[in-house]
Amino acid sequence: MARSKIGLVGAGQIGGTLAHLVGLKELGDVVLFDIVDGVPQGKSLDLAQSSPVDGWNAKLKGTSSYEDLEGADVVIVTAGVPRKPGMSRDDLIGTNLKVMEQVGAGIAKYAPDAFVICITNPLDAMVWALQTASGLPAEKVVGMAGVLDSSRFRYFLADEFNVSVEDVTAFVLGGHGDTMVPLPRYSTVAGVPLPDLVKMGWTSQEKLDQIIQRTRDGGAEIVGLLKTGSAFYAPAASAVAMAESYLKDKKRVLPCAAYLSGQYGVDGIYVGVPVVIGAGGVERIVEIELDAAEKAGFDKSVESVKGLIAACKTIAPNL
Ligand code: TXD
Repeated sequence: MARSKIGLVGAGQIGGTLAHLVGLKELGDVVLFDIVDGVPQGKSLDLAQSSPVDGWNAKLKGTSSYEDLEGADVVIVTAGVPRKPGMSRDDLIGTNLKVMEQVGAGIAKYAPDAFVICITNPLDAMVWALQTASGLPAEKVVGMAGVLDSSRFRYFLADEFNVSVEDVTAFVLGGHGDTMVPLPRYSTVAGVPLPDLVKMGWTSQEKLDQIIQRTRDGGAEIVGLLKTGSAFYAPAASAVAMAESYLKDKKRVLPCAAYLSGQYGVDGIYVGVPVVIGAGGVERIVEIELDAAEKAGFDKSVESVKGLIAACKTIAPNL
């Protein structure tokens, strides 16, 4: 069986890390694309030269030509500009919208059958723009944010409880970051929900609230520390989990920015919800009952995504 082909559009911090992880996990051959000449070629060569040491097999090609994405099975998009300290994700909208239009056209031309994962911020609006610009079916275009947000939540919880990260599950809904809606009653340690753990004295409600806030601010915390860019290891790992579920038809249940057509009372936009990812792309949207507080948080998140999409439509009325 031929190897899968994975196109990475954007060869910056996340793009380079993605290429490394795809190689280490032997998910397929990699085409690393960027408009900055030399960077995708240099990173590809450097990574390829690490493969004999670590013992993995993949072809890596750096390019500035969309043609090289021809026939890609998966395309992961990180192209654009990241945040600097003090900037919100929404400040990136104008620049990154133009990038999504170019990248969408390139994918439509050369990789129309690909499963496309958007990472570029502001995520929920950019994945909408990418799907619109590419014209690919909505179930084949998703945004990565929830896997990262829930992984941050899981890590903080595991640290608080002093248990393995593997045994902590977290359920998050809504937009990326500030408007993220964590659902403690569906987040567990080995199946025991967080509210029960509070009752059992494993932590206090106050500490749990602090962890939730730290999760919401998880991106900003790292931007503040790095000063010259945003998080890239955990975002790359999160997108690779989504790509792997598609390529291996694992049917994992992962929180992703998915196109809603009536689910949760939302129509025509992308918002973070749990979905099943398999060979068909987004095969199912998991719709759960929300209580009043959860619904209020989710609605707020939806309103903020709608605002961003309206801003996109003003900047690019042809989208
Ligand atoms: O959870 C999430 N979704 C995120 C999103 C978590 C962390 C970071 N997130 C966003 O991902 C971040 O706000 C940025 O919008 C993207 C990419 O972050 P990264 O840290 O990889 O940014 P870099 O290092 O600046 O890389 C971006 C690359 C850079 O090499 C540019 O030259 C390239 O994108 N770029 C382009 N490539 C192709 N085509 C076009 N038009 C283009 N414009 C810039």
